[in-house]
Amino acid sequence: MRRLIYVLNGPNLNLLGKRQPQIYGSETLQEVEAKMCLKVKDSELQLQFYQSNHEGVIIDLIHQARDCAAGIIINPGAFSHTSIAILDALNAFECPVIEVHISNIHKRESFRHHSWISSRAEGVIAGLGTLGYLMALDYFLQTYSVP
Ligand code: CA2
Repeated sequence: MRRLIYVLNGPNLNLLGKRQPQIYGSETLQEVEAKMCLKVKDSELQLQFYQSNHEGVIIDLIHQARDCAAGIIINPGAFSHTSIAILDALNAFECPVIEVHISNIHKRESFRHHSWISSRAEGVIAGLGTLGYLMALDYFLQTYSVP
């Protein structure tokens, strides 16, 4: 049985590749999804990929993941800096969580320096562009590799 990894993307990430390429690069979220799916094609992992602009929808997806997922890769977008509700939902999820940021939030405005999600994450990847999503997948490929 392949293990399911949820990939959750927060607000405005549907605009990836369409605006502000100097900060977020030129790849679209669909292209990121395609690369991730290709990477897990012959592996023990299977992906469910989501994007929502709504905090409650992201929380519902995390609750849903409790029943079926072996891990979460999350880019909470701006909710990283505001949402204790997403942190609470992740705290009720029992498998590993990796937080990804495309930009280096520590090099940007001070309001982006703190993420409520990071205290729950096994690891945080920031500033490596969309490569960060693939690196997060490497974590799960290694964690769940069959010897
Ligand atoms: O660097 C990241 O991945 C962020 O999570 C992206 C969020 C931002 O609020 C966080 O501080 C850091 C913003 C996502 C908005 O994405 C856009 C992409 C293209 C054009 C406009 C917005």
